[in-house]
Amino acid sequence: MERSLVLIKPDAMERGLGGTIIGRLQQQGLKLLALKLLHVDEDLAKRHYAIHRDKPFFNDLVEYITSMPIIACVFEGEGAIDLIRRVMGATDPAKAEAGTVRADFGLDIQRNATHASDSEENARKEIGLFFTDDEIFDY
Ligand code: 3AN
Repeated sequence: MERSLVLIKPDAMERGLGGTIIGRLQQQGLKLLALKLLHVDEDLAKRHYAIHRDKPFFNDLVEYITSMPIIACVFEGEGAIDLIRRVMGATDPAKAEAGTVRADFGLDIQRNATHASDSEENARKEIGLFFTDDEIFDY
């Protein structure tokens, strides 16, 4: 069983797409273990995107993710990390396969509707940044 952190990012929040995107993941049989609406502060944003700190788009990314409240969730399932990334599609919506979340809803490479963990190690770290153990339901 794997777990993954999924974020519904500002562009998707603005268009009321949270429920639709979460629904697509639930329809894949993934189990929702944790869910919260939160306004990410600069410190959390910088920690979450630490691997991108040297990239030219880092400051924009931090400003964007802190621009309004977002939804964070933890999903669990067999092969959840790959499965969720397949449901989301390529980072750049213009390159995402038809029928994926980013092909359907992403606007551009930054405003690409969602974040999903890309490895088990990063999932553990990211889940720990957004949730305490007692906010994650094991059922
Ligand atoms: P993913 O979210 O598909 O794992 P990453 O980890 O490569 O993609 O990138 C994290 C986030 O950084 C992306 N979701 C996107 O918002 C932003 N990003 C990635 N590459 C670029 C880029 N070239 N220009 C602007 N933003 C980018």
